[in-house]
Amino acid sequence: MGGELFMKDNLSNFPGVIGDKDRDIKNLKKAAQRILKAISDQERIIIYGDTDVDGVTSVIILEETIKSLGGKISAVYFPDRDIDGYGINETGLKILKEHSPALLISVDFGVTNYKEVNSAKKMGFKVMIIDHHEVLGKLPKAEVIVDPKQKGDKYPFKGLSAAGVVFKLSECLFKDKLAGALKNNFLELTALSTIADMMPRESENKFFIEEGLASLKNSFRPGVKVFFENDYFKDVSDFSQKVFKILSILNVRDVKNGLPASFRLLTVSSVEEAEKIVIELLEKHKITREKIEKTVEEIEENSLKQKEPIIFDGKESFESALLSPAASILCQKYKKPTFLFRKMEKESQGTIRTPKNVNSLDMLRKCSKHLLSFGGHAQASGFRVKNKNINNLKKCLIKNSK
Ligand SMILES: [Mn+2]
Repeated sequence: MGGELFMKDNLSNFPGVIGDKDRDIKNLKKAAQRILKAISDQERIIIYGDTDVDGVTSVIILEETIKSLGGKISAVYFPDRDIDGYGINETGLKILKEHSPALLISVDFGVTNYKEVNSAKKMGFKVMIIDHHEVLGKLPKAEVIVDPKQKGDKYPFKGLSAAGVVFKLSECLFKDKLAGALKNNFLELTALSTIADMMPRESENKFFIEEGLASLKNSFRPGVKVFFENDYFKDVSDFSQKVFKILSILNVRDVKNGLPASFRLLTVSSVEEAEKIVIELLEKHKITREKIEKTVEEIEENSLKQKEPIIFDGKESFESALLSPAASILCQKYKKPTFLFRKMEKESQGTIRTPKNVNSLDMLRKCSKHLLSFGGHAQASGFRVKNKNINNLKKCLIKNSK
């Protein structure tokens, strides 16, 4: 099946596709118009995205779309989770300030960055947010916000990845003329993001995954080609198994010049360079897996003694990049809401995984007076807390756990 099928024949099978005006994603057209204006005015554009596979693929689709329409991308920025924390943040904004005035577009986060959006505006940025995370009541004061989960969004399918939303924005920007190899390639990236972010395999996502994976085998990206052909996967005959492995390797933290390895690999133009990155990534992946196992064991030793209804642990020595995978493993194994955080000087930032019947955002909302910020999805989210409030937070979470 080629990507073309989506645009023409299958169009009517999907909810809210372009043309179905009442059920479009809220503000999607407005965002496209704003970006087209930025392109025609030669306004500087900054893309500010998350460092995971969904964030990275969102950035790539948006960047390549804007560039092929003649726009000027003056910076692509990924926050360093260990230093800056998650989301739009003051450290990143300070670095980007020299590009102001510019249109700053955040992808795969932003919808809970109330303060930071105000700071960005004060620096002279126009802010656009493209997100798919839960909206926590109010919205930041950005110029345009696209998030299928915001109030008044009539788009019937709420399970798109951020890259899925960006893909639809790209279609809008190309005025429905996104086609051929570029479209197939964007579908590849969207498929990877949908699987990586564990979005439901329904509705449009099913389609993204089917089309994207089919095209992935013949990707024009050297990084993808080299990766799939690597000896490391020669014994993995099942294609989706291979994709899973590749995704876990793409999530390994390896930042160079501010760019995550996944971004460098997916955008590299030479086979030789791609090979170098893949070798590095595979080595790093091995080390990371060992570190995750160690972290899990360390937490098990601490938490299992305590017999509490939640797993709650944080240290200065924890590495942020290991905490999400460690939390996933622990949550699955013990079926308990799992809160892991890295303690920094005055505050801590953490990651949460909860079993299917527990909504992490509900728990955090009930304890929000102890928190600096929080956000994410029902089963996977993040938070920031002042160190002096950690004990109160823990007590509150235990009280509010089923
Ligand atoms: Mn995401």
